[in-house]
Order: sequence, then structure tokens, then C-alpha cells
Amino acid sequence: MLIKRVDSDILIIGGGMAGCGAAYEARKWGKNLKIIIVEKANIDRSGAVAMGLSAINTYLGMRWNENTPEDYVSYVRGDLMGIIREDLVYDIGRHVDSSVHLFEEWGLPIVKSEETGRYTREGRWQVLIHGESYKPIVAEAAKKAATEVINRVMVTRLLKDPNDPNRISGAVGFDVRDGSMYVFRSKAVILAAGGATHIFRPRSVGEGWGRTWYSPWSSGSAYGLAIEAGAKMVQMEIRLVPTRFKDGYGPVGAWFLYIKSKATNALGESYDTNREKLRKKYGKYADVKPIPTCLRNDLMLDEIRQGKSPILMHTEDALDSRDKEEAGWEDFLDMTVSQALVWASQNIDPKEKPSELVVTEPYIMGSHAVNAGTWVSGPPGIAPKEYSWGYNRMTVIIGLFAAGDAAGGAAHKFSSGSFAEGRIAGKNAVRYLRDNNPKLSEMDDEAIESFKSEIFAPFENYNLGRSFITKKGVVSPYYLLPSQGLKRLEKIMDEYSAGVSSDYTTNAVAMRRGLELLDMLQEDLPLLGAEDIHQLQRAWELHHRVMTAQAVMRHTLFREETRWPGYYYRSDFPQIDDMNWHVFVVSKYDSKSNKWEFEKIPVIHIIGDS
Ligand code: SFD
Ligand code: AMP
Repeated sequence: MLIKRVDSDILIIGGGMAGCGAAYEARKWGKNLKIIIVEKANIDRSGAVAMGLSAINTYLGMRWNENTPEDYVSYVRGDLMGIIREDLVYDIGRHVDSSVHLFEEWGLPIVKSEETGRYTREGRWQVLIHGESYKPIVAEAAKKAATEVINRVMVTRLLKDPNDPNRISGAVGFDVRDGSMYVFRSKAVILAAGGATHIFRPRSVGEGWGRTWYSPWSSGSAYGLAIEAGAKMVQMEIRLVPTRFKDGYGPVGAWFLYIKSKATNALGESYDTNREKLRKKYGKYADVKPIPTCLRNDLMLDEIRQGKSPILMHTEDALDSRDKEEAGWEDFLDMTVSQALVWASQNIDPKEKPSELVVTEPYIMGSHAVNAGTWVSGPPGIAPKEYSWGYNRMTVIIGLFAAGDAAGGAAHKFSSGSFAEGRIAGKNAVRYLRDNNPKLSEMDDEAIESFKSEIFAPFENYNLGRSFITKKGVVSPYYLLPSQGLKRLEKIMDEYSAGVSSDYTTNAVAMRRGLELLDMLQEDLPLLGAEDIHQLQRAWELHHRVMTAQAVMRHTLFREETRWPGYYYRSDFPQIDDMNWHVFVVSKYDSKSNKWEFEKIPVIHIIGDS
């Protein structure tokens, strides 16, 4: 077994949008630092932007006086039903435009008006791009900035200083191609390992099981790693349930905002702007503009519950020009090719026929219309003292920073905001190193040996148990295969934590039972078996997903209200309860005692309505 040791000043875990931003900015401020990116795939096409995107969803347009950071905070606060870290959102708002300008400088084609020279707006916050190659373009800059990009290495665990259990000291993982072990020692670590899919059972079944809207390789590592290290987590109860084109999971933003396509129920009635209906149930939240994403779902779910499905997107009425037709196809060919394939394979010409819409299974993320993730310190001068204990974007673990999906509290970052937040984390990691001059921690051979046994235990289990297998090598009384564990996880979350099959609804009794089952699954994780390195990666992805799911279910149980109707409902607390729950739910897991602690932290409004 080859053990590779890598020491660095800054270790960036995950080379997606946030990780690339972190490397770029850390290099700018730390010219001589050793900056390593460790990425489980290949940075050129890794993460949620791997396939490309057709829009940049967060661009304020400050140089043309289109929006201010205050406007942006007001928008994000409205969409999240009031629960955001305004300091973090403001910070992204004031920095995001410059990141988009960098992308353009690096070669990303942004669609522009020939008359004004301005970027063409998809909507108030979004600009259109020809973005099939978005990720390779951004990766190029990160590769130039980093001392080294170590591709195909999955991080399994964060390490802390043996003499200071609240200080980060590195990470361990393994090469997903040759199986060697990696031991990283680093003075600072930036966690940028993306969001989580396949926590909940997807709508897709059978051979399409892997098909989800958010990338299937977003395996919750950012959350699993942080939770096990003892970081505080916030908003893990909120889950993104986006409206999508059925089966191909094509996004709807460009269709609603740019192409101006309309959706109706099966009877041809429009339903998605009915504020009166919302007002009766959710009071003042019905008047937020635009209607919050979760409430748009609520309206759609209402139609479906009344038997008025399918919900139809009337592309046939909207594609009335060559420009719109091209934009419609490019939307999918740039970022969700599967939807174009659904059209081709099902003989759907969008100029002729409407397409079905659905609300998807839930995803755990920190960058779309939700804000799950680590609880991070805010920007000096803006963050109130309750949100400020250290360097900007540092978690409660000293020297551990987070950005993108990994960092909680700030929603609507999308690709550009995640990159911008990575830059903020990168700059502040350099500042932390300069101010504190931390040393690399000692690591003895015994410790490395024990991490090695932990990482490769699924091989051991497989080799010991394989002679007892039944059913053509699939079922063993001595081990659990990763896909079996994943199906178990998805079923538990789907049925007990408000997934699709429980109509996005749960209650305390259901969740307590769900937690019993989740604990049993967790007890079984040391028995995972892996026949090869690929399965070893699946085993560790499952491990991180289960930790993520623990946080999701426990947070959902703790928040006794229905804050985001349309994302999930608590049947035992069906109302929005501002008196008691206009707060953040923050958790901390202690891996030694296997105990979770919860606290309520106030939501402090620092930016007025614009
Ligand atoms: O409209 C480990 N997103 C969109 N953003 C936009 O700006 N415009 C759009 O049009 C967008 N749309 C969209 C989007 C995503 C997807 C999948 C589709 C459509 C189909 C959202 C953005 O993509 C998203 O907000 C950012 O990418 C988030 O950035 P970040 O850095 O937080 O996550 P990442 O890019 O997925 O990167 C994570 C990286 O970590 C790696 N990794 N590496 C080592 N060890 C481990 N254990 C690891 N675990 C993970 C990953 O491989 C990855 O590289 S629309 O539909 O919303
Ligand atoms: P989506 O394609 O659903 O991921 O959305 C892309 C962008 O458009 C995001 O910024 C969404 O918040 C926004 N968006 C999508 N649908 C609507 C809508 N009906 N009204 C307002 N904004 C929307």
C-alpha cells in the first residue's frame, strides 16, 4: 500500500466553483504559499457545473446601476422566508460581479445586447451565457493559481491537531484510480466539496436511478466531513425541491423568465401566481415579490393534490421566434442534455407540444434557493457580533473555512456566487496564516495506520465475507454493499423525512422512527463491503450522505413549524410561526459521544428593504 504525504499552507477540498475561486484568490494574496487542490474527479469537468450551464444566475450589474447589494439581500431574504445571514449575502452581492467579469476575461461567452453592450438578462438577477465550457474555463484559472491540483483523490475525513482539538490540521483520503492513501497536513483548509443528492429517493427508478437534477456525484462530503469534525451546521432542515421538466430534469428558469413560457394545470388553468390562495395560508409571505420559490411549489402541489396534474409548460405558445427557439434548445444542450434527449426520444417538438413539469426529490445545498451548510463567521464591519468570531467564512473550527454549497446561511449564490465566496474564503485563509503563523501538526505513524484501516475497511469486509455470498454474488450475510446502503438511506429519508412518496410531509412521530432506522443504518456502516476502488468510493460517499441525512432529519425535527411550505410540511406544525421560529437552527455533533446539540440563534436584520 502506497501512502503519499502532502504538506501545504492551504488545502482546498473540492475543485468546483468555490474551490476554483478559493485557489485563484488565495494565490493573489499569498504569492509564495503552497496551495493544493484535492479533487475527487478531474477539475476540468468536476462538480455541478461539469456539464456546463446556460446562465449565470447571480449577477447584479452594478456597473450599469441595475441592482445594489441591498437589493440582492432583500430578494434573497424574501425568497428564503426571512431566514438568511444578511451579512454573508451582502458580502457575496458586493463581490459577485467582479467574478463574472473575470469569467468573461477568461473566455466565457456572455450573451450581450448589440445595442447597449450590456449582458442580456434572463431575469433580474440572471444573465445568459454560452456555457457548455464554463467549467474548463474556470478550472484553467485555478490550475494556474494552485501549486498542484491532485485529481481523482477523495477526501474521507478531516484531521484536527492532536494538541488542539479545535484546530484543523489536514485531511486523509484515497486515490480513486490506484487505491493509494493520501495524508494531507495543512495549516489551513478550505472546504468546498459541494452539495448533496441521493439523500432522498429520486423520482427516477430502475436504470434511470442515477438521474437527478443536481449532480449525482454531489455526495454530501462537505456536510459529512464538517459534521464529523465537529463544525456547527445551520439550515440543514431546508431542502431544495426545484420545479423541473419531467424525467430529464431540465431547469425552468430560462423558460419562465426569458422565454416567458406559461405553466398551467391539466385543465389549462394558470395557477402559479395566485397570491390570494397563498395569503389565506401564509399571510404576509404571500406578498413577497417575486413569489418565493417554495411557495411557487406550494401552488403547484395544490393543483396536483386536487388531481389536476399533469402540470404543463406551454412551450408551444412561447416559442414564437427563432431567437427563443434557439435559446430554449441551447438552455438544455448547455446544461441538461438529458432533457433535449427526452424531447428527441419521446417525439416532443417543443414548438408543437407542451412538456410536463414536476417538483423533484429534495436536495441539500447551500447555493440555490436554499442555504444549508456550515455555520461560518461573517465579514468584519458588517456581521453583527453574534455572527462574528473569527476570519470571514471560517467555521467554528480554527483554520477550517467553507464556501459554496459547503457554507450555510447565504442562498442564491449559484455558480458565480459560489466562486465569489470561494475567493472570500481564500483571501481570509491567507490572512489567517499571516496573522497566526500556524505550524503543521505532528502526525505519528500510529495515527496514519489507524486512518488507513478505517479508509480501507470495506476491502477487508469484502474479502472476509465474499465466500459467504449468495444470489450471484450480491447478497452477503457479512457485509452491506454501498448501493444497498444507499437504497436504504433514500427509502428512510423519502418515507420519514418528507420526500416524494410522503408528499413532502412529515411529523415528529415519523421522524423519531426515521431516526431509529437511520441510526441502525449508521451502525451498519462499518460493515460496508467494497470489491474494488470504485465501490470504495461509493462506500465513503454513502458514509458522508448518511451523516448529512442525520443532520437533515434532526434539524427538521427540531424546527417545530412549516417555514418553507412547498419544500416540506410538518403536519404537526403546519403554520409559519414567526414568534418562536424566526431563528436559525444550529447543530453540533460530538463524534466521541455520538450526541447532537441544538441551539436557536437569532436572525438579525441588518439591511433594510429596498
Ligand atoms: O439554473 C470532492 N447551478 C446553476 N448556477 C448558475 O449560476 N446558473 C445556472 O443556470 C445553474 N443551474 C444549474 C446548476 C447546477 C446544475 C447541476 C444544473 C443546473 C443542472 C448551480 C451551480 O452549479 C452551483 O451553485 C455551484 O456549482 C456550487 O459550487 P460548489 O463549488 O459549492 O460545488 P461544485 O461546483 O459541485 O464543486 C464541488 C467539488 O467538490 C468535489 N468533491 N473532492 C474531494 N473529496 C471529496 N470528498 C469530494 N466531494 C466532492 C466535487 O467533485 C466537485 O468538483 S440552474 O438549474 O440552477
Ligand atoms: P432554475 O432554472 O429553476 O434553477 O432557476 C434559475 C433562476 O431563475 C433562479 O435564479 C431562480 O430563482 C429563477 N426562477 C426560476 N423560476 C422562476 C419564476 N417562476 N419566477 C422568478 N424567478 C424564477
